[in-house]
Amino acid sequence: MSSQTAKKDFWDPEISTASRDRIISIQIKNLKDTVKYCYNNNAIYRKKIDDAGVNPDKIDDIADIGKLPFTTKDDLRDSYPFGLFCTPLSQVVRVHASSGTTGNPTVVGYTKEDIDIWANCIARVMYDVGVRKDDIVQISHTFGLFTGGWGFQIGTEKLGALVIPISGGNTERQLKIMADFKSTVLVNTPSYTLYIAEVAEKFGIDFSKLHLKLGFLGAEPWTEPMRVEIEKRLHMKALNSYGLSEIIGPGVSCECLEQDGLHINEDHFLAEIIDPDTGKSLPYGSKGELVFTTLTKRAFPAIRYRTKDISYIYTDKCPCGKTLIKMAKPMGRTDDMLIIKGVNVFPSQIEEVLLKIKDLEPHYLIVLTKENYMDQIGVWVEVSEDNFHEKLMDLEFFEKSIEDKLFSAIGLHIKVSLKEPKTIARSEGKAKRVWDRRQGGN
Ligand code: DLL
Repeated sequence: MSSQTAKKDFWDPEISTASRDRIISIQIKNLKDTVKYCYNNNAIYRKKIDDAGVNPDKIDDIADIGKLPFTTKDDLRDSYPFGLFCTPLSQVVRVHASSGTTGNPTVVGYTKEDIDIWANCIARVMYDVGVRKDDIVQISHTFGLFTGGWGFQIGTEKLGALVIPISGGNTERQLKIMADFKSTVLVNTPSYTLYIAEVAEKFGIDFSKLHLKLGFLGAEPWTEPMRVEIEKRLHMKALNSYGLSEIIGPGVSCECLEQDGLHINEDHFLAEIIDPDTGKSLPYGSKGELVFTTLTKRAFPAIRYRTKDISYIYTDKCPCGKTLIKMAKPMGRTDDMLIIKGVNVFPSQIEEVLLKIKDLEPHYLIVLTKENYMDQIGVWVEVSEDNFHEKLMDLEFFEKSIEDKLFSAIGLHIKVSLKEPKTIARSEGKAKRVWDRRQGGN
């Protein structure tokens, strides 16, 4: 793996170094196809397009995208599980899912061809920064309904490098495998990467003697100081990888070795920036909400999917030689979604579980902290007055039973601390449900 090679050698050179005109002509053609395809193959999309008064045969220009209706997480939730799929299930070979705002998760599907597109998107971002067949890629994202593990698995296989699908957790084992198998590439969340570094230091493991060169880190927000720390401690270059299940998973965009903006795989995903309040398109360069339209997917194509991620699109050329445009790393969200250990959590999901439990008051506070570089989530909740003394006798048991309910609903361990009635501060205006104490934590 060498940065010199990476600068000259691209996986899909005719796309990665294409002129703007060529990219736009690919996008227009595929946008037209996608809109017609959605209209003809899905009743929900057809109704949305009709309601917006758009004739699917009259999409002639990229600017016409502004006429099309948005798709949101709520649309997926309301059509749970497969209502937005555009192929019969017999053609769908894989599903993934992530959490919805409340209740149902959002389910996404892939045909064989979609899987191949996904693998190619990931192979492209990896190859273009120098990953080659002789690399050994340790994937520490979880494998399951989350897209992180599987996306990188198929992408790395497509590239032809060796994959270690170790999944998340069991940090000592991560380190043993990393050392024994001589992993050269780490695919992970940034927070778990820092935790791995910390455990390594405890065991006296020196990363300069291991073989890691490159990390593809994403699935959650992270900062430049975190990058500096990761690169220093793990002796590797850390690149930001971004994606979301509704669009394809990881592989939507990724940094090059310049580490300044994430190149979007624009032949498959058309990016827009909109004003989150008015929904109006903003010019590239302005900060706003990222919206993506998939241009080639078949099982679940997304038209103008509102990511709720705040970013902007670069307008200048990248010195790496790739001409695919870049997005800034997401700098926040327009909603209250939290990402804890790679799991997307909405406060409303926690509330929904708590409010169904007898003997709890509807007064709670979600508390975010940092431990070992990993975000931790807990919830304080008041026990009702009538049963407080009775519940006090068996506090631990009650807390544990609530934690189990939260785990089965959300898939995340949320530490519950029961509080006496009327001890959680009341708000006079909009309730403050989240107390973020992560700043300043290690
Ligand atoms: O997190 C896909 C992914 C897996 C991306 C592995 C990168 C690596 P979801 O679970 O659907 O998909 O969550 C998507 O996570 O809308 C962002 O808010 C956030 N996110 C993902 N990558 C980044 C990143 C995967 N690099 C949501 N920086 C997105 C900041 C990120 N936020």
